[in-house]
Amino acid sequence: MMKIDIVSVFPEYFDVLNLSLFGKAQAKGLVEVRAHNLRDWTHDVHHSVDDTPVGGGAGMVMKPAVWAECLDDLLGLAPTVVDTTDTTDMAAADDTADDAAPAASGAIADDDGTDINDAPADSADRPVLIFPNPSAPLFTQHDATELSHAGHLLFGCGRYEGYDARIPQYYRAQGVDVREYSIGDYVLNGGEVAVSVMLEAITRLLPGFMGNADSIVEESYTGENALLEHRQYTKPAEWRGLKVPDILLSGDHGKVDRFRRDEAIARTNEIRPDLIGRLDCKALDKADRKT
Ligand code: 6GU
Repeated sequence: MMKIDIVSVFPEYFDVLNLSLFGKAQAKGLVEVRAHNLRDWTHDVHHSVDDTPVGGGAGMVMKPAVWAECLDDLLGLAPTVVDTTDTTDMAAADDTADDAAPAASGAIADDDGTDINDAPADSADRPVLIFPNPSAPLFTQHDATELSHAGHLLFGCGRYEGYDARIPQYYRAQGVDVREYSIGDYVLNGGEVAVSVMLEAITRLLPGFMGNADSIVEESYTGENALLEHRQYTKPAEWRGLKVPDILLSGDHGKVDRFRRDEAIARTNEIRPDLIGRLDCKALDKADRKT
């Protein structure tokens, strides 16, 4: 059972999670989702969650104190004061979190280089705290796969102008596995849509979530060989003058596989050359190199 908590000033947004595949997954006991209203952790009459940016500028920034009361509650942590000589430099603060990690009882495994989303290496079912942020590293299928192994995800939806940088910094210093992700190069009004996107990408990978597990294996962006998928056709073989490629009708599985893989490589090269650049050469075979 994956436990999912979402904090937002619009928790009703997540009512849709009771519908469709996600609703079924909840009924089956695969996931348990709870959406919380951040304003429940305010004490003032206006239930205010943001304030003007220090240093000036447009918009509002979410205050650290309200978030901390909420997150301390949901994570079962007591408030503390971070002991650090340098609270201004992000990289330095990250190092502190990695070295000290007092509450670290393990995190889900990660395998690549060093970035702000690198977790401590040891693995256990402690919560992963995730903040959508348009100025963070891109959320990819790799992240979805990794997070699908977590036992508890806690999402904190901020507004688009952002949240006080000390919120993720503080929880990293407490040894919490904190991630910040963008879902693409465009700006949304708040984190709610981004959280829905990440949640869907993560939970559909849970065993038993999808009817057909094969439909996950052969998709774009999965596996070591992240290519865009080949095009798909169904019957009839000719429709309004347009034909299905002959090879697909040949019944020769070897030729069909080769045709589809050639097309996947060609389409990826044309539409997403950045993905070709990131391919693992060892995952290519001799026949691929010719195309
Ligand atoms: Cl994660 N949040 C917001 N507000 N906008 C985004 C985003 C996230 N990713 C892309 N745009």
